[in-house]
Amino acid sequence: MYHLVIGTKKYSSWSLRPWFVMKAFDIPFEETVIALRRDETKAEICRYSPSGQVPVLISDEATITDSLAICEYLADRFPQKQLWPEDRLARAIGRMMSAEMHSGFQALRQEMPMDFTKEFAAAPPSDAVQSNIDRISALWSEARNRFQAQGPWLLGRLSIVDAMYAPVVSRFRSYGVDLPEAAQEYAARMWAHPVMQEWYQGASLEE
Ligand SMILES: N[C@@H](CCC(=O)N[C@@H](CS)C(=O)NCC(=O)O)C(=O)O
Repeated sequence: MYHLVIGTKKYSSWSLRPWFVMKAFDIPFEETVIALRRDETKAEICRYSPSGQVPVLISDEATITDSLAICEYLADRFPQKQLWPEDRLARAIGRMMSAEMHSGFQALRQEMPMDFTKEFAAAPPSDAVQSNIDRISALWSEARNRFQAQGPWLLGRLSIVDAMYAPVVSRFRSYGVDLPEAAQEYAARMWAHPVMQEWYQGASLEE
């Protein structure tokens, strides 16, 4: 049995990624939610996570920290579930997009923090944020164009890369970001995914 320790669903963008993967691919787990932004947060996280950060996955054989590392570990542990597509090129593009998300888009992260259940009045984004938005829209559109014959997700079938961008979908919605048509269509599909809606329900119940 897996134990996934995550942060407050309203705010913990990193936690949404492995949670989405485990729910969407039917990997059963026990969940612990640690309230972020409190005096006791760090101490609580450190009870489970040697990195002092969530998410962390505790399995029968190891403790894995970092959202992307957790997703990759699960992809290796459940090859039959195809968390990455079989196609070599699709996997390479999915990993490239995930890496860019994991290490980039700082302006978007800082100026549009995830607040899952909120919808703010739309305001014009800064140049730095707009350039992040443009790059993400281009990545989404290129992936959708290339893999549309295989299905409606970024690499055709649902995969880890959709989970990696799930928090961005929420940010775009919360901040009323204008997107080109293809990106808007993908964002709407992802927002409507039952696992996103389940996370939303959980976030709505938080104080
Ligand atoms: N690169 C890490 C980043 C994780 C991260 O920054 N987590 C935040 C919460 S979303 C955290 O644990 N912060 C520590 C704290 O709030 O004390 C990952 O992908 O898992």
